[in-house]
Amino acid sequence: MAENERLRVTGPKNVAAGLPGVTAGLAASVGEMGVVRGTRALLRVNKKDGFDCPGCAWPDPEHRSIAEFCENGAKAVAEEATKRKAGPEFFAEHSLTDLDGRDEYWLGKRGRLTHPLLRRPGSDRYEPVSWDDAIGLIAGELAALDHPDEALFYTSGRTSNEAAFLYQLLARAYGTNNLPDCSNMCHESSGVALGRSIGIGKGSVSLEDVHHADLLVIVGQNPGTNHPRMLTALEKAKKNGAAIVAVNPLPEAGLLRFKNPQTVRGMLGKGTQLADAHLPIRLGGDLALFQWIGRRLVEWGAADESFVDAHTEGRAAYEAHVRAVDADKVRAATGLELDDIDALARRFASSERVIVCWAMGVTQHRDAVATIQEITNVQLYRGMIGKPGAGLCPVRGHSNVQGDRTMGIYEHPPAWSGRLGEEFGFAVPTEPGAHTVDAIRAMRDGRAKVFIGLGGNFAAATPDTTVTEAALRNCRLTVQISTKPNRSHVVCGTTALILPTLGRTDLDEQAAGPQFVTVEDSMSAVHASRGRLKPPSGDLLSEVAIICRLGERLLGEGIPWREFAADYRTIRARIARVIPGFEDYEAKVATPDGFVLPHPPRDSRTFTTPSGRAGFTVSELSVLEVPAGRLLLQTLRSHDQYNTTIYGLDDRYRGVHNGRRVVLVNPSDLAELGLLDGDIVDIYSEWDGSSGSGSETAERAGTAADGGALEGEPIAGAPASDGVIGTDPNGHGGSGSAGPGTEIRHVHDFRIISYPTARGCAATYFPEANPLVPLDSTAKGSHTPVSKAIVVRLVKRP
Ligand SMILES: Nc1nc2c(c(=O)[nH]1)N[C@H]1C(S)=C(S)[C@@H](COP(=O)(O)OP(=O)(O)OC[C@H]3O[C@@H](n4cnc5c(=O)[nH]c(N)nc54)[C@H](O)[C@@H]3O)O[C@H]1N2
Ligand SMILES: Nc1nc2c(c(=O)[nH]1)N[C@H]1C(S)=C(S)[C@@H](COP(=O)(O)OP(=O)(O)OC[C@H]3O[C@@H](n4cnc5c(=O)[nH]c(N)nc54)[C@H](O)[C@@H]3O)O[C@H]1N2
Ligand SMILES: [Mo]
Repeated sequence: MAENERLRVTGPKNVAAGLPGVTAGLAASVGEMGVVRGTRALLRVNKKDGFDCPGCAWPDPEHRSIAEFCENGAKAVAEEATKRKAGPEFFAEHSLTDLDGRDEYWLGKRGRLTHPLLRRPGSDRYEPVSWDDAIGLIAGELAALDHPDEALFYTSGRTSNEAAFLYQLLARAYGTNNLPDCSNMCHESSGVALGRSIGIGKGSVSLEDVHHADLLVIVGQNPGTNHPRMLTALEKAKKNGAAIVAVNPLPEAGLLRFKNPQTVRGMLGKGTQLADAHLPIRLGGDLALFQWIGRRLVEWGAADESFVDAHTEGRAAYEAHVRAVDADKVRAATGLELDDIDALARRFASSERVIVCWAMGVTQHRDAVATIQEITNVQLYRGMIGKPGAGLCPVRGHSNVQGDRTMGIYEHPPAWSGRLGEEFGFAVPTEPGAHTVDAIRAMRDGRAKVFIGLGGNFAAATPDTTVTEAALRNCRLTVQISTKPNRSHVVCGTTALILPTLGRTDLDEQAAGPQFVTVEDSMSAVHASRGRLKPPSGDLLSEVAIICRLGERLLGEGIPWREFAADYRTIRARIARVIPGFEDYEAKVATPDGFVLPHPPRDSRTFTTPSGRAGFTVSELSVLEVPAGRLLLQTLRSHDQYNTTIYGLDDRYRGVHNGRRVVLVNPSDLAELGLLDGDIVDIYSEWDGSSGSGSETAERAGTAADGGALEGEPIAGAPASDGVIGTDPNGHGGSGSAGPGTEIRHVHDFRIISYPTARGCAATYFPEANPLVPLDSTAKGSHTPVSKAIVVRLVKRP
């Protein structure tokens, strides 16, 4: 039966969590872990002597409630601490050809990986291999490359500070800055924008600030699903009198009303109404929105004069620019009434403590960097940085993605390169390395030959799936350090290794005894995380151990890899010497709450920009043009997934059950397009190679934008079967040539759901829709794939 025949649609909900949330969380835990292991695991999540939840990067409150976790945290833990196992027997039974036909949901549900596995050249199977042979093989391939830049060292954001520090040390001591990471696809735009505007690429608020804000504006974020514990903080702010405004093309349940599962009232009552207003903005309209708000603040003389005078530069140019912002452009870009924007502007003007939060709805757009700078402009104008209850709050994704960056997982040499080189006696390479999109180009073009993934699911998480999969298959060696089977194990190089590793929840026993690791949350707080559960197999190594074994084999004993693997305190001692802010690291993480890293604008209104001032910026406003008959498509997360890990097939808050191949479309758009709720359509992505920042990206990469070739017209009435137009390795879509000079990216068999999204805007799930995201369609300045504004055409299947 086709997936969409089982699908059930019940319509969007307006309240999040409460009893159904608790039930879903517990059901997931008991199902995967059993009652005893499940309870044991959940009682340790985010506790002072427990492990950091592998869910999101939202900070832990100081007075942690008995169960400081949420439905989706429980699912994340259950997924990792599952009793199911995918051992060598599983891989003996299932060939690569077989696995190629399975989806991510099926792969993930096989359970934890238990043994190192090798796919030999030409073989259709993974077979067990010893750790020694596996490590020897990687070291051999790396040593044989013509240049270290032919290797790529990818990282996902669950990696601990200790493993991340050693991994970048390994890559750089070997000779490359090729350290692409999931951040390149995630909050890179925030890092770039904030770095330029305020001198540091991190958010400027604490959890206390959120509790005491009087206005919270949540832009392009769906906390009910992706940061459920944030709702508790919003509820608290609300009780303290805050107003909350949601800016989002979709009416997301968690933003409207919240039943706190940690309280009896929340479990049984009607819950708290969170959002006071919801602006159903058009995709990509936020730059225009904040420029208009800026215009009003200037017209109303609402500047915080003393802050602007003392701490900023560029005021005159900013004021002149926003005064001239064109109302028609703002209407077209945002799809909103100016009255509604003015109402929000008045809230900005009259509030004393304002926090703006944002996530992927802002960062994954062509003008993401400019948009975040525009948000910053408004906050600077009102003096909302470095004062209690106010600030900028990019809400990070992966639980340690911010820490990984602090530890130097970045394609540019870190600011502390000199200290790193001195500490370990080598010269840190100065050439910038590849970010994620460049990494794909490098593999595609044969410039990179070895890919190593420290966690993550590169094949599924990245854009332009057909191009990316071919690129990975083009490698001499791919290595995936993973906890569970995923698509990246199937789409592999000539030789491939799967190296199974410990997760957050697992007990990590080394020569010096049980180890803990450290992580940094979205608000720069660093603390310890201790796994306590028995690992799924005695053959797993920790991430630290794997990196150390490879380091020793590849680079010898000049760096004390053995000592590091035996006792993680010795790693932290080095971090303390190399990275500013980590002095006395060991002592500081010994305290239950850990410590907060310095943030000059937050701490003392100090701006470490070249001029010592925060900078207003001026950005040109351009409206995303969509040709007639097309829609703008965003790709987002359902309530039942963690990125590419699919927990289940329901999206409870949006009322979608038993299936994921759906596309949400506004009813008026459906009428205009002559389509109906329930229609099955193929989705074609249209990209002419210039509507993004293609030119800039291509320049930097030194390649033509050939991956982002021209769109073609789907032949009317004859929707392409994948076999005809595209190569479709997964049966899920592709980008194939439809004749000279044309290329069509498409996915097939999506069910239309009539849904209250903004006019002209559609939504579908990541990663199923990733074949539609053109490789060269990236955000200006941050190279983040534009996953939330794809021009598409829906073609009804006959
Ligand atoms: N349970 C769970 N938790 C997670 C994750 C998960 O997959 N599952 N992923 C983690 C990771 S890595 C991340 S980065 C975060 C992601 O957290 P989110 O950013 O909340 O994730 P998305 O599902 O991508 O949701 C984007 C939201 O932005 C809105 N949006 C899209 N485009 C626009 C726009 O142009 N303007 C505005 N104003 N809004 C827009 C969408 O409608 C949607 O509500 O969550 C983290 N936490
Ligand atoms: N179209 C579209 N694409 C997107 C996005 C989008 O919104 N739309 N979002 C982007 C974002 S925000 C992100 S962050 C990326 C995510 O990209 P990734 O971080 O690469 O992907 P994940 O799905 O989080 O990775 C899941 C895999 O990590 C492994 N894993 C889990 N825990 C551990 C661990 O503790 N150690 C190790 N070594 N491995 C572990 C498991 O094997 C699992 O299969 O995707 C991006 N891609
Ligand atoms: Mo992310």
